[in-house]
Amino acid sequence: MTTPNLIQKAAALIRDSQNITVLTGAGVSRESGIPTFRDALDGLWARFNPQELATASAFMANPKLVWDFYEYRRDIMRDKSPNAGHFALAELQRRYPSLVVITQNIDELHEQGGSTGVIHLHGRIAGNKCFYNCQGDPTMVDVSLLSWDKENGPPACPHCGRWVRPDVVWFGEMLPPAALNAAAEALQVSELMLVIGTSGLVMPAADMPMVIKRRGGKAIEINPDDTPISDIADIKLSGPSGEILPRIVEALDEA
Ligand code: BJW
Repeated sequence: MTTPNLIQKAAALIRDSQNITVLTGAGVSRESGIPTFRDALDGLWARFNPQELATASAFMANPKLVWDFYEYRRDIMRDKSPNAGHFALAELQRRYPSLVVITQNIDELHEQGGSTGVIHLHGRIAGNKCFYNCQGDPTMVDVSLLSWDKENGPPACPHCGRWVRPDVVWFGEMLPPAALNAAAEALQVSELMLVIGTSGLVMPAADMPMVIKRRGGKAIEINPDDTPISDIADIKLSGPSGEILPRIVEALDEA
């Protein structure tokens, strides 16, 4: 239960910080109707473990299965809109223009909610690229320009004829260097990190709150559940981000 007192304390930390970084995970989009990465899947997909599908080796072994998994998730995300949590974060950024949002999410709801300069650590589900990046990393492919038999899985790369895949980062793959560098720069100057809606299990994102803590900074976690980050958070706000974040913005107004 998150008391008004804890919300006030979080607002005070925000008010006292010059440079704030926000790290988000799938939980921030849950109130928009997008299941989190580790939520149980529905229907046909219920028997699959997403961790086993989100790898290059799964794609190589069965490109159609993995492509169809991403098509299923694209369908879920297609008509979804930002929720009160995304809007509150955009409002925070308007008040603190140096605030940097680092997201692990592959939807683009932060941008749709009004956040700018969002750093995407794990790519974007809307994009596609050649599996082999045959024309350089990344070789983006606009699949809307291609025609192919969707029953057969992914289309062929128009340059090399090999597989097209979603532009996301799978387990065992390097994160996009530009995103990693931008995140490292933000972490270097940040005094406060809001860690929102992430299980804190996946590296290197999971280590980012620690980077700030090691430099003497503070962390506020917003999550209905406890995670490994709860142990190091200076303030833990238990609850859905779509409720907690607007309360923080209101508390900033009250001061
Ligand atoms: C709410 C809520 C509400 C619910 N409000 N909250 C060091 C040690 C050990 C292993 C490694 C290591 N370094 C690298 C690794 C390997 C690996 C890794 O971390 N493995 C761990 C599982 C152990 N990492 C990598 O491979 C990364 N690459 C890398 O580091 O390259 C160098 C390297 C490679 C190999 C070895 C060593 C170095 C790449 C990671 C890529 C992750 N990609 C995915 C898939 C993206 C595409 C897709 O979506 O399909 O990214 S995996 C998945 O996890 C996805 C997510 O972005 C990511 C994080 O998940 P997230 O967002 O936390 O979601 P959930 O579902 O886990 O949690 C949701 C949370 O929300 C929960 O806590 C809820 O309580 C909460 N919640 N409702 C607020 N309303």
